Amino acid sequence: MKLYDYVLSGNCYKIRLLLGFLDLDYEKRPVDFFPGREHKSDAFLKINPLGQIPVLEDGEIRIRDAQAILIYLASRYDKSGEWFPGQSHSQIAEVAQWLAFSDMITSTASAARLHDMLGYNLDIDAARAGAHRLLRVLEDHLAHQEFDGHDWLAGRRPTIADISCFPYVALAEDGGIDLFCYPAILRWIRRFTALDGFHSMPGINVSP
Ligand SMILES: N[C@@H](CCC(=O)N[C@@H](CS)C(=O)NCC(=O)O)C(=O)O
Repeated sequence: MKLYDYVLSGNCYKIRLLLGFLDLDYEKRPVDFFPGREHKSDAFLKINPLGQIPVLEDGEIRIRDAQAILIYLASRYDKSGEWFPGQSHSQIAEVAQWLAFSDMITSTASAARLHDMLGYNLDIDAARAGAHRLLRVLEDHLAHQEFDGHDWLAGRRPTIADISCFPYVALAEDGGIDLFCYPAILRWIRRFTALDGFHSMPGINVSP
């Protein structure tokens, strides 16, 4: 398998996380996202006409979009079936709901990070306000889950829902978004970083 990757991309990190949890071998093909903008080059647009990373190639199969790649990897390679549980239609829908939510985190918290770290020209106040609205939803959900004895977004075990939401929530402070008023989220981040097979990326501090 080949992952078109950028080390500072939270979306690429989602894929590196699951490949790590599943202990799968793969080749990283670094994309010069910044400053080179290689993802907008003619050559890369032939790989992904949206001009975005990550992209995964597995033999003849090529997939774009982090959430789609997570579904592909979990349903194809996770023999335990735990990362993308499919026991019930409602559980599948619940995971899908958080996958979609994670893309909203990309367009808010990740956008704020691109502004602060890489100097992107965008409406930083709108990006941060949007991120806080989503974090409040996440906080409330995680607090209710804890109350019901569940540590994770969609049940008792971590799933690709947690993987897809984790990076840009854990990296939010890079975009000037303080997490101190979200205690359930901070506990969830600590649980996530303590998972077997977890590995970090620049900007994510693992507390002992
Ligand atoms: N929905 C896509 C979004 C991917 C995305 O926004 N990737 C960023 C890098 S982290 C990117 O390539 N941005 C360039 C652009 O959107 O033009 C996914 O989840 O993979």
